[in-house]
Amino acid sequence: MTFTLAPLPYATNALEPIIDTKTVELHYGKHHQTYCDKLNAGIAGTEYETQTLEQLVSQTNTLPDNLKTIVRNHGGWLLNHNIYRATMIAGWSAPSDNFKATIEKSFGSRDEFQKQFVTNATNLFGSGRTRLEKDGDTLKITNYPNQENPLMYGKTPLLGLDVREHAYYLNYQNRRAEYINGRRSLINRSAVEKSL
Ligand code: MN3
Repeated sequence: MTFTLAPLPYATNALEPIIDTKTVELHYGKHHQTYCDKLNAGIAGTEYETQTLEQLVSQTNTLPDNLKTIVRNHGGWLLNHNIYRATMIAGWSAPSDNFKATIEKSFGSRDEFQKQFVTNATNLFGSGRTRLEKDGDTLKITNYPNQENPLMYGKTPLLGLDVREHAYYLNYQNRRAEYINGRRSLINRSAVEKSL
């Protein structure tokens, strides 16, 4: 199997003004594509090349040493960016009643969920992702550094906010909090709910 990038689910300018066209073009066409190319090159000819990306990333910590770093870095980044794109939509998407109830059960209220998510994303030091993830029967918000993905730790990723500077710097420079708050209105809530 050769991994390929799924087509962008929106036009490159569809997320304006929250995420500018140039950022989408570079982030998807250059950064995201490079992770995909390097993963393909790294696992070519191994027994792992027939697996799905999720299967591969789930086994990261038990892979042979020569593949562990390749899959952790390029597989992790590739999957993280797939999730980032698939859970974003141009325009507001309303949560279903079921999804609202699930969030309220895990966090007390939707406001509390929002508060915790923004606090985590704002305080994440350096490069990484703030995630909504499923751990057993519970939903949690967790920060992951760099290329790490919940599948590497037996959890299910639902939503990941990329706070590496390449995701927002052209438009926001050092104003990460503005990007975080704007990005909220682009969450594809039905896509997130499907992963539950
Ligand atoms: Mn990125």
